[in-house]
Amino acid sequence: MKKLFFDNKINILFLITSIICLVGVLGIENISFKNSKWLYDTNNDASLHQLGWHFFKNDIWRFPLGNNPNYGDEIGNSIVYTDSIPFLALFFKLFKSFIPGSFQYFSFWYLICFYLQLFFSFKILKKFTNSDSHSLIGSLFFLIAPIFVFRVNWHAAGAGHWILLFTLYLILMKKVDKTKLQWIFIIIFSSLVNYSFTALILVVYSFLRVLNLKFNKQIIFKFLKDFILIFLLLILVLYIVGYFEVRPADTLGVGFGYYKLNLLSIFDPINSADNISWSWFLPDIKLSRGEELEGFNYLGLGCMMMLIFALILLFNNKYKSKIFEVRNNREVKFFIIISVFLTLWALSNEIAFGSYTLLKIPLNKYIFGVLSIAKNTGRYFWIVNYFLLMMSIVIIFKCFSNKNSLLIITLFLVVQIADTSAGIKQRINLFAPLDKESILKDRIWNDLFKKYSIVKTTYPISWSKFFSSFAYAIESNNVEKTNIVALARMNRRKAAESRYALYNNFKTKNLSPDTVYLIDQAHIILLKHLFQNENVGFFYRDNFWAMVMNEKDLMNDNDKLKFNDISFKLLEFNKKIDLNFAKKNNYYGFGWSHNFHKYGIWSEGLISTLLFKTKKNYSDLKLEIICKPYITKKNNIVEFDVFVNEIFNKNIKLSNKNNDQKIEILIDKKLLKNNEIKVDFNFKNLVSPYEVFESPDSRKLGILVKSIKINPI
Ligand SMILES: [Ca+2]
Repeated sequence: MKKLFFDNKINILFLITSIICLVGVLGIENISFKNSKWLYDTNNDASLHQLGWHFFKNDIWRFPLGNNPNYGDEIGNSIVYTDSIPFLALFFKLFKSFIPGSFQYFSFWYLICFYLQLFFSFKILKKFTNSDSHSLIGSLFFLIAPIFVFRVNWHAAGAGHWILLFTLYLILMKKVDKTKLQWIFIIIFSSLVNYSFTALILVVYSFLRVLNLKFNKQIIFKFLKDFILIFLLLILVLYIVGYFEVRPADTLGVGFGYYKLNLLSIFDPINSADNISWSWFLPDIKLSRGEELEGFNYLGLGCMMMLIFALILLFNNKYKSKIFEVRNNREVKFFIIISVFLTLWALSNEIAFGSYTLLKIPLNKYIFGVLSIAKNTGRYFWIVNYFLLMMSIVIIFKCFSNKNSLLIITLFLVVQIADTSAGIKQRINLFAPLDKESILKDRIWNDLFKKYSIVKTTYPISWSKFFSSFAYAIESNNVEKTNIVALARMNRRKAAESRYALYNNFKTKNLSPDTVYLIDQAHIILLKHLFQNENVGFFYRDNFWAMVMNEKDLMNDNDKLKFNDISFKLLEFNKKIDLNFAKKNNYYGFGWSHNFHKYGIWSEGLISTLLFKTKKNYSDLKLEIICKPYITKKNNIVEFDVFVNEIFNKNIKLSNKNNDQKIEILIDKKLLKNNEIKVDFNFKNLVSPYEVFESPDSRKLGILVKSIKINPI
């Protein structure tokens, strides 16, 4: 009874500490469930977690349960890929009729994270030391661990490090054959937070089971049975929460070995992404971009010193008998083996020491593909990082008297706080209220978003450039459907198809009457050309163009002025113009796409349009286009018809994929009106790199246009 009481006292202490941390990080005004504005800070991913949840909550229940089609519209999606902590999303959606419109649960999630971070580290330390004071002081190391605090605000699901500590608790505290249910629980549960935890836990558990395997037929049979059960259960849960709403290939982006650990990561206090130092004392170490981001594993000066101190004790014969128990602990030994594996995995196939590559193992393209699904390998060192910290404290406890060891550990804690406060102080009041400068100012947005239930961009991709400016307005006006989204992963094929369908609708002048279209800058000239004589309102507000059917009367003088100013861009005679997708206000309309930051623009989809005007209309013209066709094993030619100002010009077949080719298009002067030229390419047999297993890229590519030039003839 007394023990229970005492434990409760500790739990209350932890709860108070967690609330203080929460207030410190969020600011007291942001804790309320009703306040979601702080999540729309443009510097982090919180806005996509929140907006994804907002659409999910407002939607009906679907199957799979995690399905979230209104966020993304035709792109389709689920609550998993906005990283909205699926278990909380599913739970709170049950109460949707009771909760307010702008409900958020992320402050609650962070409270859970702070509390359980303390709770589980305390539990493990208590088992080893049986001392409340040591465990209490020890758990503070975990609460302020840079690898944990660094994730708070940056990536909500990634702050769930207590899942790793719970796993560590199962590993170190319990016999693996007695904890099957707990393991199954945490494997399944972790997938409702973030799949990178699941992959890690599954690997750790498999290892433990193999290490504990005694080779007799019955046990091996049981082993297989357990894993088949876990596998089936996991697949079922993944399906229900919506993991399979994107194709496996869509999870591939940056490949395996990019977001990895560097041998120096534990000493590197600065992640170049936010440039905040986690140390007052140690200098930055320049690592590759991926290593800086996901490999971030800075220990802190206090922990580093404590680790070195513990290692000295470990290899000193004088203390051998005192730490005999720890050294011979079967669970500890097993986890050391697993740690070695996890460290190697985290380092990936390219082991680097600072900027030097020590070892590079070449990988087969398919193995590379499979490994890339769990590409954030730097994260797999977190649990090892915690293990080192845990063991350092335990070894010091064992080697000295109660009082002395507590003093030593506290001393290291002071050093740790002194050092890492450099970064921790940046976390205080981190979520500033939404920056006034970044909010849309014009009233028209609220008016339009209230009146029309759908808001779309004319260039649907993930991380639409409208997202950060419009996300809050989309939530606060309760927009029903949007394709202005940011997603961790998306179905690239569906996104490509939604673009083609949209452009086809525009071409046939088929606008949805219930939709506000936010216009990508590259599309405004062509859209004006198509709709200037229709009853379509074009609005230029807050530096964004929008169009809405039947709202021409709503255009103000400035809108009209700006709209009249839009014209085809001048293409000078005899001047070769290189095309680049990053350059806006260029010579293209719909149906073009990037070439991965490289030279040239790819035609994408069945119709691609170039548009420009010439200075003076005095003769027939010749347009020269330098391009390269997309030839694969599935198509040996790229064929298309060329139309100039809607009149058929010629049919072209390209087959040489190795060299740039020149297309010449002769333009009769009779075709020109106001010196404007619109060239449409209608493609016949397009293939995407995905269809021929070249890459997950699902864009239907035709030709890569590198430059254009026009001459009078
Ligand atoms: Ca660095």
